[in-house]
Amino acid sequence: MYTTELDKNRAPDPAAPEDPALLAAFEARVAADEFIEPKDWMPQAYRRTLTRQISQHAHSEIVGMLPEGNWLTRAPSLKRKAILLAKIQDEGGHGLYLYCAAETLGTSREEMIEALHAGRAKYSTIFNYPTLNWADIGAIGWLVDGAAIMNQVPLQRTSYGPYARAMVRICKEESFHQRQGYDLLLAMVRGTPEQKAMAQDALNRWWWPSLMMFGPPDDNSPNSAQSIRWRIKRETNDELRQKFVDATVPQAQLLGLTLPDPDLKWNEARGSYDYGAINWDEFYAVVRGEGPVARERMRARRKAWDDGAWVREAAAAYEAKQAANRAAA
Ligand code: BYC
Repeated sequence: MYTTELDKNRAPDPAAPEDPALLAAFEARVAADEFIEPKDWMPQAYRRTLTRQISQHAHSEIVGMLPEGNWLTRAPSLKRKAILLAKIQDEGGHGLYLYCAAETLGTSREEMIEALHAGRAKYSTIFNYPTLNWADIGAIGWLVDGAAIMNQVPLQRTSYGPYARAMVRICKEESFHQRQGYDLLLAMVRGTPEQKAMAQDALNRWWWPSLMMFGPPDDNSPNSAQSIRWRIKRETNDELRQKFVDATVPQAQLLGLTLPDPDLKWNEARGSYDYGAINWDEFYAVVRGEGPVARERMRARRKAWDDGAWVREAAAAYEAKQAANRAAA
């Protein structure tokens, strides 16, 4: 039913030992910055970690539509509504490219979605926070999409071809998302004192969760070392987090807003901003599914899946009919 070829027989037995010659050839190709393609030989652990990361990424895009979707009917003007609608549709598209990329590794989209709905698969912690006022839509675009771009630009050169190619288009669209968020906040800080206060309130609530999007600190990131070695990740969680802080501080200054971190200060020696301690207990609690609106998000996803059953059934019936016609011809 889906567009991507899925050949379950291609995936070798996960328990089988890797052939050292094949492994050495694979490592050499990765070290030479060649793309690995779906039909190429790859170690089981590479296939597993990529399926994990790409499917989590896809789930994040799809769940990420929910906090913004809440505001579609309350957008303050036709222009803002059209922009928000376009952004949410882009995110649906990103989810679909990414599910397709993950399917090329031998796991079906249905299996990935089932894992999400059963609570076995992760998605970004950021989407377990509520959108309380209109300025939150600006803060999501500016900070959440801004963090996503920082993380995803290096993924355009990730070693797995289908993931890298999906990221090229996704990054272009994320840039528009980030710009629209910043533009929205710029309009609000130039508005009434109440509007500026709403923007500050949104920044206060979204800043720390945005820093958590980059994942645990490097010394507590179990997947990083291998993913960097296999050039799946090109930069570490802390390196990307630092780049994001450095890029965002001047943008906040231009908005006339204050980042909610009393320890934030320029470090001349490092040529970077120092920032305060991140609440990792909160991060891990949200990863465990204890985020403020985690249950609501999963309820909404399961309902969308159940409500869409008739579309899947109709598409499958149509496909079966076409196949029967082809066989009869
Ligand atoms: N949230 O060893 P680590 C978007 C998990 S959506 C939840 O550092 P890794 C957008 C991690 O999975 C953009 N879980 O892992 C959409 C691992 O657990 P498992 C989403 C997290 O993979 C709509 C464990 O913690 N972007 O842009 O090396 C509207 C240890 O972590 C998080 C992506 O998905 C988290 N924040 O590095 C607006 C980017 N962080 O899997 C915007 C692609 C960590 O071992 N993903 N964990 O059970 C990545 O780049 C990497 O997977 C991460 C984590 C940097 C996120």
